[in-house]
Amino acid sequence: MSISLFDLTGKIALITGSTHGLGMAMAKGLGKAGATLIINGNSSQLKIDDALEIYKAEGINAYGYKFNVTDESQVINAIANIEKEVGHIDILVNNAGIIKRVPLEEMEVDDFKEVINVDLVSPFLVSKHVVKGMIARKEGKIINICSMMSELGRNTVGAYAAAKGGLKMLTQNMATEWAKHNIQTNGIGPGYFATSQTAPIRVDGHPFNDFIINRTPAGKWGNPDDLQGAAIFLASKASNFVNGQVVYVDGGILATIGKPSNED
Ligand code: GCO
Repeated sequence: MSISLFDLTGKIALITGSTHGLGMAMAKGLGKAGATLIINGNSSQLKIDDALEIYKAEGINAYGYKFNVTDESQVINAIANIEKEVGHIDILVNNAGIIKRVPLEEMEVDDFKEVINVDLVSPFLVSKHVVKGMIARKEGKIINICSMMSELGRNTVGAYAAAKGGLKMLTQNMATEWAKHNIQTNGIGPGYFATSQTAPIRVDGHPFNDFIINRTPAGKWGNPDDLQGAAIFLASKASNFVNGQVVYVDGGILATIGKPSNED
């Protein structure tokens, strides 16, 4: 029987920031495709334990590791423990991220630096230490979670856009440097999804909520599970000759200039 191009059986996937939200949704997709999951968070062991219960309730084999993706010593220790206790990491999804919505002229420099550190420096930091094993084994998949802000600006998210724009180019450079080792590095660019991160701008009647519904050709906020297909594709051998690409899962936002709010 031929193994599906999208089968992840026998693979181990580390997804940073996967105790909730888009990270959990993508992780579930990889788990349902057969991968063993390494779940990560930094807020509390309780959150990780609660998340593990959710994964296990769906029949997904998952382990939890609490570490701060901005702390290089914690990253190094965590990767060593994962590789000793579970096995080598075949798939890395750099998903952990933060956002601070502040007009640039009002933003504190430290807040700007924190967003850059979590959203751009950490994917570099974690990838740098995971890729060593991938290079040794001549095989690996790295998926960086980008954003609409990898392509477009928006009021009050300047630090986030700078980070996510940089992450798109970092993805292209990782692909450039590591493809020769049979490591495929790509990105996923989510559009606007219904998560805790967007909850503040999604409440009924919030002008941004109406704006996104109108700006998205599909006419709705994305469901986090809509990201699972792109994650499985970029984590599987189906994408073995795909490198440096960002797959936008955005309901068509980047395809259009938009339309007047009174037009269907
Ligand atoms: C915002 C949103 C976006 C989305 C996502 C879009 O404030 O504009 O939070 O940043 O979360 O990144 O791709």
